[in-house]
Amino acid sequence: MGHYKSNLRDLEFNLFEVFNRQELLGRGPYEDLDEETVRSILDEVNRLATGVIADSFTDSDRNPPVFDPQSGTVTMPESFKKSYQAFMDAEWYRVDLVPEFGGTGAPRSLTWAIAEQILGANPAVYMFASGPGFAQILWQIGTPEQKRFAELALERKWGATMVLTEPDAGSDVGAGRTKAVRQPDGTWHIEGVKRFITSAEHDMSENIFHLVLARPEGAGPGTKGLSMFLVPKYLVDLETGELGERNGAYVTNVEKKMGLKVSTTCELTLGEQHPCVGYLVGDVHEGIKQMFMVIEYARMMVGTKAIATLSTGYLNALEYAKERVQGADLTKMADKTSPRVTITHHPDVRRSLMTQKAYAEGMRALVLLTASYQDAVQVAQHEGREDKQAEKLNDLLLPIVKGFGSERAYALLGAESLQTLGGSGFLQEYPIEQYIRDSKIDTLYEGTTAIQGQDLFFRKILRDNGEALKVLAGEIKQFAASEAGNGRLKTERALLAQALENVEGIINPMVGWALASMENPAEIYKVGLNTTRLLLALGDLVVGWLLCRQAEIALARLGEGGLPGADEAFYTGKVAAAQFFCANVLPRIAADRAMTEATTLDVMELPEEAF
Ligand code: ST9
Ligand code: FAD
Repeated sequence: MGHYKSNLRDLEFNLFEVFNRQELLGRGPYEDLDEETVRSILDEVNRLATGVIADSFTDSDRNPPVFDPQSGTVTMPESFKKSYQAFMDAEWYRVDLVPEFGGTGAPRSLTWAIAEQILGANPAVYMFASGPGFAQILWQIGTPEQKRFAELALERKWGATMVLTEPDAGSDVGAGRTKAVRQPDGTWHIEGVKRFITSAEHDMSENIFHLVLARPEGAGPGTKGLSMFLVPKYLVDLETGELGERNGAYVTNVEKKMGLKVSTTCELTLGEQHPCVGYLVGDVHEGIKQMFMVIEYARMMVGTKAIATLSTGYLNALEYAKERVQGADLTKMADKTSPRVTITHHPDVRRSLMTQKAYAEGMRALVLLTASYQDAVQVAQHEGREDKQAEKLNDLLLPIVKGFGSERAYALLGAESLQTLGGSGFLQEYPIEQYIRDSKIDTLYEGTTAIQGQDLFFRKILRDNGEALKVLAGEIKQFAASEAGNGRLKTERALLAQALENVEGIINPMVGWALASMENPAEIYKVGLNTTRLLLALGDLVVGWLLCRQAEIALARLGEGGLPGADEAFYTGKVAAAQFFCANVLPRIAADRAMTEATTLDVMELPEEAF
């Protein structure tokens, strides 16, 4: 058995029982899909993910890519190449693409369900395979020549990268100094050093194209002064599709990392050896706005990666716990001759397993809820209209998927999943230590957790006048006040209502301080002291609500009776997860609220030497 344990049953439960995606199929943009086809796609991807995709996960960690500084090239591990090739050959990346660009026209909820399985099995495969997705963005916003380039990139399966970060410009992308100099022929020469660029060099495709943020000479400061340039590794004859000269973008270092080692993280030096030609994307200077099309997708991807990893971490821990015999049942602890039991009999192990299960399944629902808003946006586009509300709800949930998802997943993988295996968890014989190393990056790249918290509060709540939040809170309030669960979820609904009130109790003073800062600037520090807290609290609230919605459905199924054993166990577990989460996690938000209300400026006024 490979390392990856998928949860297809739960994916299908979300898609077809919770979010009723079958209602969208067979019409509109999804005319060619029906439920049976979607289920068989998921099944097929599951086979691929648990098989050939997962196969190289361990080997490519132990034998990572080799960088040759002389030639600036990278040799990928053979095992990984096989996994990557299998994914590209199966062409699953097409589910992400629109039909006009060679895609299959699938709902985003399906594409993220597919993504979860690949990201859980071997996340770097999915990341290296994002060339077609990048090409689609270029095709959507590019000039006619760039559209042609994008078509070639798709056809030839070229790799791609997003190039923002520099040594002195990480979170602060607007501090970037890479410059762009206009040439008489209308192209640009790009000069500078970019850092930490994922997939910027490898030997799995004949060409790689970079979407680079650079500052045209004379442009203003900050992110708004940046433009986006298409920088291919090899220049391309757009008529014949032939590769031409080597462009002046070279990888000058590949980082040695804590985890996710097979994903190459590169220093990219532009225009040092010879000119680096760039083409202004779309012939407009809207770099940061264009790049956020990629970033939004990538933030969803990173959150999904983290959550997928927690899920397989939990299922590995569960399998171990069911077999590991250690100690006596607590009720017989005084009897030294009592039979030894599997560790699933111990209350503390059960607490740990249920915490993992509730978060893994609740956060999977969070990803698919977000994806369901993306479906709504897609359906509206197909009908030639806009669904502003769905767009805003997607925007509101993205920092939660990414920031909250990655923080909770990483914390639980270490504190609970590995812990369940005792000392064995520390060994490389089991996959969890690698899961931990590989998932730490999820709280860092694509905007650190601090950035996600600020995005959530300043952009997605304050700037939106709380409109999307009001819709979300309204739905939670309505659920809490309903008869959901037929009496069986009464306690949980009360806990949910209380948690919602407490989250509002965190947000209200933050809004007050933000307004007060117009008079007294230091008040904004009080907001900044609480943005991460809010991100995590709101995430817990949404997960609690989604688990309760799942429990309501599960109770109805159980009430119908006559279920096969596996289904009965599945639905029973759903109810238990919701009850456990509401009782053991949601009440903590009251403490978060109290801490927020008590915020002072003490820590900001402290001299740096006192730290
Ligand atoms: C990285 C990559 O870390 C790691 C993994 C790579 C994996 C590769 C594979 C990825 C797959 C992707 C493939 C694509 C496939 C697609 C397929 C499709 C089917 N939302 O607040 P302001 C914009 S990469 C939207 O003033 P500052 C907006 O235009 C490195 N837009 O910011 C705004 O203007 P306006 C990742 C947003 O103070 C403008 O920015 N690095 C949003 O100037 C300015 O906004 C990071 O993520 C948003 N949420 O700059 C950097 N926010 O307001 C993190 C801003 O007029 N740092 N805009 O609308 C930040 O995010 C900072 O907050 C900052 C601040 C840079 C935005
Ligand atoms: P810094 O910005 O220096 O942050 C350091 C600490 O300060 C963090 O805790 C941060 O939260 C905090 N901080 C910084 N500013 C603020 C603030 N204003 N308010 C509150 N706290 C703040 N970049 C690309 O462009 N393309 C890629 O493909 C890519 N891939 C990557 C792959 C890997 C493996 C890694 C490690 C990085 C990658 N990155 C990539 C870069 C990544 O996006 C940045 O590392 C990230 O945005 C953080 O920037 P930084 O490392 O400079 O940290």
